[in-house]
Amino acid sequence: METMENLLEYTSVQWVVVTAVLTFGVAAMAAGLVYFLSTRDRIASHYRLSSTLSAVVMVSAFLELGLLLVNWRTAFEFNGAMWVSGSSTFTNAFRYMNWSIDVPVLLTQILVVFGFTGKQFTDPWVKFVIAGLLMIWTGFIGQFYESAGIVYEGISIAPFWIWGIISTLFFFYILYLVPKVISRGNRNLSEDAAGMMNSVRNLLIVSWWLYVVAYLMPVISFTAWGVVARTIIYTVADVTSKVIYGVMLGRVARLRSEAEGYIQDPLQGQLHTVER
Ligand code: RET
Repeated sequence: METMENLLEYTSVQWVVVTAVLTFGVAAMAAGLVYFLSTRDRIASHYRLSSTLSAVVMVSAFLELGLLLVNWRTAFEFNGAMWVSGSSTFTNAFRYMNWSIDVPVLLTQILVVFGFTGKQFTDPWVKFVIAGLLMIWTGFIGQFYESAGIVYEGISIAPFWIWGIISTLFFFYILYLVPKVISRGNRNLSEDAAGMMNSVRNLLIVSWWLYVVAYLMPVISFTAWGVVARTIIYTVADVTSKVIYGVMLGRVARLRSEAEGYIQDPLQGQLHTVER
């Protein structure tokens, strides 16, 4: 069983574009980490866990993407004309292990920003975590079969589709649950904050679908440019679903904190009043 990347050869341009895009992803996670940690105290303490969770997502993605970049750089060798498979294997499977941390955490953040407690928190939380992990792990199995049938005649690609479809069922359940939870939580939010939560919902729906497109890439285009496109799609999905999503949830947390009378630095607030 081989994944698409190892069965193709790359021009220098293709190899460099993938390297550059992966590097951008790593840098975006590092930048996000600094942002989330440095803006944490703008948020009232009971919503602050949201920033911490964003930081957790950044660290895990930074490590995973950093390793993937090293993996890409060492898996291929330049033969004077093309970058060809070398002594180690490149695999996107690492991504799935990163999602096993990030997907539950990203979904938990919604519940934290809404300030849910008790059953209101644990009920959707358990559903999010279980559905999220099953979605990822079934897809994890399926992606090992992405080249079967296409490259090896006589080997069935059926498991790629079957596991992919099972994974999609869990995905649909999440896509049903997220809007439901958000519309319930929005009842306690100001118009501004609720509007932002609706944007968070839309961003989540669009950006999560990109991972499905990346899964399907061997079927869409089993070419070196398909590999380049897959890297770009993954990176756009990562930056939107982790960094931009976190920034937007942070904004909701800040709006809620301010509405509840929270001042970031009380002393500074006083000085400001005195000056006036
Ligand atoms: C797979 C397999 C094919 C079917 C479906 C999938 C969905 C993956 C998703 C991943 C989201 C990942 C996120 C990571 C953030 O860190 C597993 C590709 C439906 C939705 C948000």
